[in-house]
Amino acid sequence: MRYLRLRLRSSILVGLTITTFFSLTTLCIFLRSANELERPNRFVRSKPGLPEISRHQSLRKNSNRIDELYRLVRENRIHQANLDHLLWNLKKFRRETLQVNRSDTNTPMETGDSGDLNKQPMKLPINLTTTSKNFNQHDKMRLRQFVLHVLTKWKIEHQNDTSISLADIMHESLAQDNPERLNTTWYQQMKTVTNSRVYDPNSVEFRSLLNHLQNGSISEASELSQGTQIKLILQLPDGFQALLKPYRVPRNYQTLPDHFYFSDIERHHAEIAAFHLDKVLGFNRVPPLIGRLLNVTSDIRDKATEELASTFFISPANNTCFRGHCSYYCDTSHAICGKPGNRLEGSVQLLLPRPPEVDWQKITHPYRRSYSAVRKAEWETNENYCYEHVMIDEDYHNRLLLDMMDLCAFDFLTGNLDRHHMMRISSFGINTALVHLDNGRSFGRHDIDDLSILAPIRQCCFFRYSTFMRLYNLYQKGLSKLLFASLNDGEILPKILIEEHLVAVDRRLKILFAQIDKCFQTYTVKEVMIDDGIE
Ligand SMILES: *[C@@H]1O[C@H](CO)[C@@H](O)[C@H](O)[C@H]1NC(C)=O
Ligand SMILES: *[C@@H]1O[C@H](CO)[C@@H](O)[C@H](O)[C@H]1NC(C)=O
Ligand SMILES: *[C@@H]1O[C@H](CO)[C@@H](O)[C@H](O)[C@H]1NC(C)=O
Ligand SMILES: *[C@@H]1O[C@H](CO)[C@@H](O)[C@H](O)[C@H]1NC(C)=O
Ligand SMILES: *[C@@H]1O[C@H](CO)[C@@H](O)[C@H](O)[C@H]1NC(C)=O
Ligand SMILES: *[C@@H]1O[C@H](CO)[C@@H](O)[C@H](O)[C@H]1NC(C)=O
Ligand SMILES: CC(=O)N[C@H]1CO[C@H](CO)[C@@H](O)[C@@H]1O
Repeated sequence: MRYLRLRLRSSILVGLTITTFFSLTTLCIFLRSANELERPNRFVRSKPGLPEISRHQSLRKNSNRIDELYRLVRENRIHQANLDHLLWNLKKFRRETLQVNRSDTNTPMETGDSGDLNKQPMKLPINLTTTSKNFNQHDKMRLRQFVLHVLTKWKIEHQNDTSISLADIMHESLAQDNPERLNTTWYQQMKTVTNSRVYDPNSVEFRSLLNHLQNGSISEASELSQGTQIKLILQLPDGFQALLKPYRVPRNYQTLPDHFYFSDIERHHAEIAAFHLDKVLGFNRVPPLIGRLLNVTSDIRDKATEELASTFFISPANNTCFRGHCSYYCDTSHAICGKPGNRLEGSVQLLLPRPPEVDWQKITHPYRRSYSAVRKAEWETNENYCYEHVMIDEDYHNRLLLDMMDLCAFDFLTGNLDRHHMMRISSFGINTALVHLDNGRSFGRHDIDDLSILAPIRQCCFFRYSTFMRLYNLYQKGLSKLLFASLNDGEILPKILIEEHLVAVDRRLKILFAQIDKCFQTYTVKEVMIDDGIE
């Protein structure tokens, strides 16, 4: 008996010791990782005396290069650029390079030159068409310094910006015209759509929205007129609107080798996968989206507008089908059909308010493809394209430049070649993130990593500090593992991404790091990695 008690006591003691040990270890690991990702005060000066890395710094043997990159980025983070130095450079740059070739002498530049730099947003008084060909290596380096300077300045100017939500934007007009809408769950949701992200993944509103999108009864289905392929607008309870992209091709569909990106069919599972990847990457810039099972007859045909209803028919296999109206794949041979019978799956995405309630800015992507079978876009043949068309363009002298690099990284991971425009909510002003809309043509090939998608990062060699830090963290934890886990959390549609695509995502992340590494070799870490204060 006594022996038994003793044994019991000692095993409890051993158990306690082990538990304590593990908790301590976990705590230590947690503290360490928290510390690594912690963002110290924004404008603490970087440690003095840290040497800028040399262009071709030799690698330490046997160390993982990606870990090395992480170390370099951390050590070379610029907390506060030396503005005096940059200002001097900038003035010289203007005098020697830009003014000589200025054709329009009446730009705001003339007045801005008299030391008024801190008030006016800086403008480059340059005629893009006439001077673009004259950039030499020296000018390029100075233009890079200039961009670094403007973004540092932008960070200082916007460091105190408070977050604005769509609810803030719409409150006044709603209070006047539809006061009852202020009491809806839709309005609560709009409070989580801010200038930096279109949803809050940790909010109750997000969970409830997904339930709405997946289970909410549909009161009307109409066609979205814009776009080349069929999409439906669904009216859901509480004034929610959603965009439905129906099932078209199975999960293992690979973009046909002879099809151009612009005739590639849109895939609902690609939309779902892209949403999850964007969420895992911590961007939260794809409007919430979820897979849904629909009854073609009761959910769509019975609720369809007259125009849409007129395209319904019963197929020889007795499935209910519809064609819709659009410029691609809207004929009887590409109809959307229940399979079997009435069962249809699709992706359902929150439709954010559009004009006149909320204004959007549609920006033609400077790295847009030619959308032609015979022509090439200029960026495909001109490696100076970023200097000549992007860095010199004052539209990019704000967060947009790095938002575009974020989007580029995202598109490379998903293999999306179809990014012809960038969209952002301009009602928020200039400090507004891109909204990562329209990912139906991503995840088209898992066997190809299309390096041309990386052209913006390759040619501009700029990257956002906070994005790099998140990517490194995900790399360590296993990006595909996290993506897989996310896809299995709340999705009712099975196996959205086949194994090959998950493997491809991890592979592409390494290629992205290699590209950033190349930029570090060409320039310096401090000239590539920018902390613009955006998380
Ligand atoms: C730039 O120069 C070209 C050719 O000289 C001219 O046609 C164009 O109007 C100029 N653009 C501006 C904005 O001055
Ligand atoms: C931001 O806030 C800090 C501290 O309150 C202040 O010193 C600084 O001038 C503000 N910056 C701007 C651009 O308003
Ligand atoms: C919103 O709800 C609150 C309490 O539920 C009510 O007092 C208020 O009148 C409602 N406002 C509108 C505009 O319906
Ligand atoms: C939709 O309804 C089903 C059944 O009630 C539930 O299990 C599921 O969680 C709901 N979807 C979401 C996203 O909440
Ligand atoms: C789909 O809707 C039709 C018409 O309301 C109904 O007859 C059918 O049973 C439904 N199918 C399923 C699987 O619920
Ligand atoms: C479709 O339904 C009709 C009438 O209900 C039936 O005669 C026909 O055999 C069905 N066709 C198939 C392929 O099941
Ligand atoms: C400083 C500079 O790049 N100046 C250029 C302006 O444009 C002329 C031709 O248009 C070039 O010859 C100059 O070198």
